[in-house]
Amino acid sequence: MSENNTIFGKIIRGELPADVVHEDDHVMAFRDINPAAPTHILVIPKRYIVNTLTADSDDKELLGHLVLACAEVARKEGLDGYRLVINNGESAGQTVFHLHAHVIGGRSLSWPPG
Ligand code: IU
Repeated sequence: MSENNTIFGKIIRGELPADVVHEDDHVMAFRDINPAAPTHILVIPKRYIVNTLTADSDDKELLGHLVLACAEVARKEGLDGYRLVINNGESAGQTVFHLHAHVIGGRSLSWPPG
């Protein structure tokens, strides 16, 4: 995979600060700088993956771990429900091209999303 020059790559490498709420060997979770809800946390894999469209079977375990880490983060935030969003590609609203799952909660959420 090519060099990770995204903002999130810089956060993982410690080159930029972030409000980190959870971290292990494989994932990092930090608060979104522009929260869409009282809880809005981004959970990212440390391995560079652009989005799920570029992921492959080697990423299977990591992606499972990521989803469970999202639930762990939601529990730590005291949420009894939350929305998990991954925007994949520009047309879906992805603006940072390092895979990230949005953990969103703390208010009532409507459906469908925009
Ligand atoms: P998206 O799914 O790629 O649209 O989400 C990118 C998110 O990253 C968005 O919610 C931004 O507010 C957030 N973000 C951030 O938390 N810190 C940053 O330095 C930048 C974006 I740039």
